[in-house]
Amino acid sequence: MPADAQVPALVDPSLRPGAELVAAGRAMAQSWRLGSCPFLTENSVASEADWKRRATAEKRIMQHAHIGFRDVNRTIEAIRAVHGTCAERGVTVDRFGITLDWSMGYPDAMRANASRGTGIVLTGPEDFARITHAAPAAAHFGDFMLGLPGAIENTRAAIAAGATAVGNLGQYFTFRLPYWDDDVATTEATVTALGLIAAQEAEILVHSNLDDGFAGLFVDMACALGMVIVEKHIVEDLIGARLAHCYGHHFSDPLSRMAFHAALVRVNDTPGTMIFGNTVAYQSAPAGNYASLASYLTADILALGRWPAGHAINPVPVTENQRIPDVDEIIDAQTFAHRLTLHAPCYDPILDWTKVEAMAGVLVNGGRRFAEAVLSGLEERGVPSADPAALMLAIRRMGPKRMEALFGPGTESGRGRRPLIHAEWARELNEKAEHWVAAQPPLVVPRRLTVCIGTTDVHEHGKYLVEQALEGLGVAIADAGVAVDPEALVAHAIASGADAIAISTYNGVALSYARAVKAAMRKQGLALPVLIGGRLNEVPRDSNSGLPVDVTREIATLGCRPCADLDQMLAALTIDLPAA
Ligand code: B12
Repeated sequence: MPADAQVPALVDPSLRPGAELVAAGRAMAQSWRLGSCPFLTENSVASEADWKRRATAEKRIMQHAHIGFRDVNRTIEAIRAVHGTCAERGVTVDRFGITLDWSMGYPDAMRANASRGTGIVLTGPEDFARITHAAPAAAHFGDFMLGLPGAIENTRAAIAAGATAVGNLGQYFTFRLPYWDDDVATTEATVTALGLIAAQEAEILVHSNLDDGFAGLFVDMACALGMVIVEKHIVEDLIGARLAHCYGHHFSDPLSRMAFHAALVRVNDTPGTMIFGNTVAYQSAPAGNYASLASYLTADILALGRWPAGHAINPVPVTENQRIPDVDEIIDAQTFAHRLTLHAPCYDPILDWTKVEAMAGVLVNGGRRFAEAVLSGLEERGVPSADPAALMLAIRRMGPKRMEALFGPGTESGRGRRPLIHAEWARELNEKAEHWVAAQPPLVVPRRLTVCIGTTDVHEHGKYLVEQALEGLGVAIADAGVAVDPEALVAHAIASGADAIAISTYNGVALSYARAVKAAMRKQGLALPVLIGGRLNEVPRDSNSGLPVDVTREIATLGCRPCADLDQMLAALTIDLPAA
């Protein structure tokens, strides 16, 4: 949604009452009950939560592997290979995060014709069961399940297949599927699915990855902790299910990463799913990324040693910043992590935990104030506070920027609120932009330029950085928004009288999206430079590996200007300008 668009109403009269939706989900549990799978039978546990309590009692650090190739057969082979090879090496992979494709987020009937990203495409409950029966490890369905319009079908299939951790509430607040704007239907499907989970006899964990949610967008880390409290109130108090949190992508500094863990276990006693890898730190070649892997895993292993809360560690393969990882890379990362669980505890005696606990105290205090302000602030704005569906929709529509500005615990300053604990992602990108702008000669142009910018998917840090850099050069930004459809991006460029269009893309749709933008421009008779950056790759239609390939050359052939970085952006932007 463009930044200058009309702010949507927080309350929508067409939304059915939450109690009705939860009851509908509960009724569905009559016919949709937890099925069996090797993880439950071979380990004689009733649920993954039980397995987590057992491992915690044994002081064993559990391991999580994220996995998923477009083809389900290839994915099943990969799960078997990872679990089997690691077991031979004495490494236990406790759970697999199943990365469904974003087309799986639509209601069943729409999936066949939907654009595809890089994840797994499953057809029907049988495929879910084939995944859970691939190895005696817990299958975690945490992407494009809860939070998307296809939530009911997918949750039913996952439960029937024996899965006891289903996500991802965080994605409800931020993910938008191409050409899908019915957030009332998305909310109703999600709350009904949560009712179905709450009614199960077995303990099924509802998973929420905070970084998929607003944690990757708040400037104050205390607000991210506050979201834990708000989400827990909605899922546990108002719906009656158990909510397990995950965090990690954006937590690069060991001190705040460990402090966030300490704060989380003080406000949520439900076993955690996993601590996600610090993926944004992967900015080097594989050998360099091993240093980032070691840095965050050491912090997680030590924090879990001090505050065992059921989270598994998640060693992210060192090719993360290139593309989705392959099998050997996943096995190497798991082997690396297991070895590190033997080394890392040796650092405990020399660590000053008082620093970690002090920051945790600030996060808990600030988080509680934020959560109270959010819930009372929404009530003051007419949102029924006991209705989980209404609360969720209002939070989604308000968005992180308005929430932080209105309810943030930090003191007001001329430029928004002063964060109690500054989120690293924002500080890092601000510094990167300031540093780059300072190194550029002044932009000599006949009149002020306007660049219309938008993203193809939820990834908005690239856009954030490009906006900061362009504004630093005096260029005006026409913000077309996040996860914007090609036609809407072109319409916004026309409406704003832009001189160029800029696209930031990461989900493996770069070529088809660029094609669609050029087609929409032709239809409108618009001829503007199109700059495009991010991850310029896509899975070819006839691919047998299911791995995306680089499409930079094909994008250039379309007449767009691929940019690997800000320097290439400036060159591409000024190429048509008369020499200074
Ligand atoms: C942070 C992140 C996330 C965050 C995003 C938070 C947010 N709100 O922005 C979260 C956790 C939400 C996320 C979600 C997903 N992610 Co993600 N994510 C990343 C990660 C770690 C960093 C990307 C990033 O923002 N970098 C920061 C930017 C500033 O750095 P940069 O990319 O190097 O940018 C430079 C250039 O590219 C350029 N640039 C960038 N954009 C533009 C635009 C223009 C116009 C120009 C000129 C230049 C330019 O300028 C920058 C400076 O040089 C990458 C892996 C990695 N380390 O790169 C995976 C990654 C992009 N994600 C990936 C995937 C698959 C997903 C999910 C689909 C996973 C899932 N199944 O749910 C979802 C997306 C769902 C959706 N609805 O769209 C894959 C993409 C796979 C592929 N294409 O091959 C990656 C590569 C990880 C992987 N290896 O699997 N992700």
